[in-house]
Amino acid sequence: MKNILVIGSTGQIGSELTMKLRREYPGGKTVAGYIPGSEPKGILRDSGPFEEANVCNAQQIADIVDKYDIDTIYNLAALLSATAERLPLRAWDIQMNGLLNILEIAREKHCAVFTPSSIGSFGPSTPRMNTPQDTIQRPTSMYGVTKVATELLSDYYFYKYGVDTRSVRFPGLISYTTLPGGGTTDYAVEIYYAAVKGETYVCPIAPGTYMDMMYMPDALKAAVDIMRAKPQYLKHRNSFNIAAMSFTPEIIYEAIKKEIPDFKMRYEVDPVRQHIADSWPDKMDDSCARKEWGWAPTYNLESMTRDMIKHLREKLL
Ligand code: VAH
Repeated sequence: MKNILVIGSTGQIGSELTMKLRREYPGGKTVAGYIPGSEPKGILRDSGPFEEANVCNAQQIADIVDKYDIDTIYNLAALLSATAERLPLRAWDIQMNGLLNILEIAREKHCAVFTPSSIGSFGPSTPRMNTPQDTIQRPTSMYGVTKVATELLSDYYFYKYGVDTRSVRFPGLISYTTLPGGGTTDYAVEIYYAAVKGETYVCPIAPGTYMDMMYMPDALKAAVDIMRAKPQYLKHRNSFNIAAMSFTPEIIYEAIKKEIPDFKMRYEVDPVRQHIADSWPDKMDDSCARKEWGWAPTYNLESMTRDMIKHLREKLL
């Protein structure tokens, strides 16, 4: 993997993954793909090539693949779960028609493709604790429907055409660099900002709501490592459960209070995001990812909290 196109390079994952890929593959080109209105800025813009790359414009993507001799596409274009409930048809267009464009280009031009899935690909009938790698997936959100379809379509292109498609089911991702937008797990990022700014956090997710979560450095490590895995060891492809920690709002609140004792939080539950969160599992079993390509997280809640607060104090204060 040396010439890479990151579609959605200015989003929560893409903004950090693009920089990581540029560090990991200095001899190649990592192209930052963006859509109008979310152009790369600063170090993301200055550290490598960037191109307008709308996943729904197949010719535009194909031209970039030809121009830079792309061998790997990271397809991060998506509306997150709460936004996708507000704009279901737009979410389907981006996540499914867009994906079909990417897979067809990859088939014709022999590119590998990474398209993330999510805990959102599970639903109320999925086993909640130690969710198996292979299990029932009947999501009740449009986001979840597109994620299950993404997994199935990506596997289809692997089995039918030999396209090298790979994927992980991301938990909620937490980072201090780029705020997420429109996700059900966004609260786990917002809470750190409120704590560092000395504000009372108004939590949209009810107490007792467990969700899998992960610190962004571990998510980036997974996105790079899975594409480096030896294909002969992969029994699965789209998509691997990966896990790091599972917590409720009160658990993360207590972890932050250990570092910021006077931090306050109260609840104003958002029914849309609560309904989605209630349909997701509490904790995934990631033994297949560990066995097939050596996945292992580095951060737990305590070490993530210390690191988040340290960096947000530098960023905000
Ligand atoms: C969301 N952050 O909340 C995303 C993610 C597992 C959650 O898919 O929609």
